[in-house]
Amino acid sequence: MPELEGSDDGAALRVCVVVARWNEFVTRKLLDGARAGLGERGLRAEDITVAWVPGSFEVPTAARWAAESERFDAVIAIGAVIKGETDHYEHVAGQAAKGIAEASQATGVPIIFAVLTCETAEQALARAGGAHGNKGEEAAAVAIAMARLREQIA
Ligand code: INI
Repeated sequence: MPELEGSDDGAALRVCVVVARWNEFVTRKLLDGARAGLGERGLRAEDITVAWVPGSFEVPTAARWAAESERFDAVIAIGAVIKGETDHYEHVAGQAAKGIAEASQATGVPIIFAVLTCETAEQALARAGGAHGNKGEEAAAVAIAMARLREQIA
């Protein structure tokens, strides 16, 4: 029975990282983690494009532009929505998640969800290089695995 699974070989893959400027004290750490994770898996710096957007609400739109451009094998979507700071948390977080899933499914390009949705800044920092790892780095591994699996299935 054939079994397929993506590898962790990022050589010659091209990735766009879409990053929200809102809560940059968190998102820049996630971006650093994504860059490091991609580099460790063989991507060259010139094959990693970073696109900044104002907030997490805008991330799905830019991620979709990147996916539709046919310039990238995968997209990593980075944001940090912190509940303590907004009373429209559910809208921003919900639309980011929904929009990223829809853009990935509509284009067929893997768009990896690295938007933190946390109660506090401390919780977000714990997932951006703190006690709970770095979700940007994890997203890099997922992006490569999905891009490689897509090649195999295609
Ligand atoms: N955007 C975030 O990425 N994180 C947040 O915590 C946040 N809060 O707290 O409101 C936030 N809001 C901005 C939003 O993403 C849009 O940029 C804005 O609504 C304009 O569309």
